[in-house]
Amino acid sequence: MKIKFPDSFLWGGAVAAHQVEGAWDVDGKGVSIADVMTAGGNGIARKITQGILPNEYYPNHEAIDFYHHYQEDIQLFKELGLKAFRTSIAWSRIFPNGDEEQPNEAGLAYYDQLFDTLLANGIEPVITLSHFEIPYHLYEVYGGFTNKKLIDFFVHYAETVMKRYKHKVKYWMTFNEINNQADGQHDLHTWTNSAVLLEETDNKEEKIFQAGLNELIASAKVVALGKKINPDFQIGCMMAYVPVYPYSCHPDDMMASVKVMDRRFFYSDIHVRGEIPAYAVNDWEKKGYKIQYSQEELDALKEGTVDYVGFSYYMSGAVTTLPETKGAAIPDYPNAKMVNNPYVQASDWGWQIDPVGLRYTLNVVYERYQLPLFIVENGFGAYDKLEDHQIHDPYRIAYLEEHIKQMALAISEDGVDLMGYTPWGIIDIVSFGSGEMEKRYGFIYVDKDNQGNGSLKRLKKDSFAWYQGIIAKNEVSV
Ligand code: BGP
Repeated sequence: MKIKFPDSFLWGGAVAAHQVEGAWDVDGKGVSIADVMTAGGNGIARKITQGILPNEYYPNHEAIDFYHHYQEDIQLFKELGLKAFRTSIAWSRIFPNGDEEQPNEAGLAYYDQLFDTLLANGIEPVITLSHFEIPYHLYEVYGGFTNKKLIDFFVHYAETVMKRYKHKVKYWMTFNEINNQADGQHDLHTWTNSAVLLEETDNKEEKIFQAGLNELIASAKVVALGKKINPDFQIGCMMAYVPVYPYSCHPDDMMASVKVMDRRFFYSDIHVRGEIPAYAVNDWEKKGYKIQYSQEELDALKEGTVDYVGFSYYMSGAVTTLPETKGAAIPDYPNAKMVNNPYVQASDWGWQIDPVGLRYTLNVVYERYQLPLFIVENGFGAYDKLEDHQIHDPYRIAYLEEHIKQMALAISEDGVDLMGYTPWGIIDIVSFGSGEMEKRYGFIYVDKDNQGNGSLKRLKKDSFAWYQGIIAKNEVSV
């Protein structure tokens, strides 16, 4: 059966400033928390340090130097036939410390040139305001989003760039994978979101929920402000949806799955419905958490609900309460453990490959919110091999093809309103989880290794022509 995508469907690709740009201290840019993270890899968690690490630890100081290569790269994106290109603005390029009144003109000018080049090549910019980064100064002096002052600093930054680019950028989203700090709850060292820096403190969960709520309030204020700047703006949230299935049909496994998903839906429920869910208020009261919020902030949440739900989808998970199974204990339900799903394969990094899970997620989220959905990350990280100046990546084509088929079924069979698809790592970039180059996602290879060696030469992989064909046909056979 052939399924056609809507003519308006936004076929694109996604990256993030700190994983692609480099030029980390160029043209007045301030230090970002992304610039002071240790590299991870081999299961080592990345951490924020108290200062700048020497370059050898740190390939993403220079990333793939998109800052100086973007014209060349956008020609490749145009050749692919992209309709949209998702990236983020590095907050510390615009406000180096984050608490200044006046912006850094050189930072604003860079993004003017980037957006002009995209638009001149028929590509819509899709812009994330904070993609896992805030100016390091806002962490060092204010403590990140645990401090409500960050709300005003973020609103000032967002207002500055939304006004500057109001005739160039139509699609915005506020915080990348805003829920990941909660997911990181079970392994606090893994995730450093723009909300909190996950240090060794005793009241971690209370801090994480306070920071998350402050981010949600900041996001809502920006949505309301953005609609005043340009009523045509489409401003979304951005969630990491990893559906967690009950491992068995034991009723406790089902309840554990609901509780784990509540930890994710907490964020998008507030982004979409504009109020703090009863299950969260109940949870905080039970735990004695003193989460601070005013009536003015509750009103702001109500006024600043999003236009679409953006999300990343890579994998699914499973949870069980059955005593005989082994897994990482989680706090969401008595005796709950995260376990592998025996019915799916996993990538070299253990990410469970589940294309049907994408169709399931599209159905669940669309039924929950009845808003347009936007898949702004989906991709297959792998060890690609350069052989005779070619990269054969059938595994990446297979992964993406199966996920695109499920998207098509969600649209045609299930009636989901899906506005676009920007697969992650349209070009090889630095892995967030490891800070290294070897976990490659791109349709375009970049000659750079974990130690930062290489010519930065760009090379089309086999998947480049494949994706080009998908976009040109705008349909798939399932
Ligand atoms: C998501 C982030 C992206 C990207 C992606 C892949 O959580 O939003 O920034 O990093 O994960 O993860 P990794 O780079 O660790 O393979």
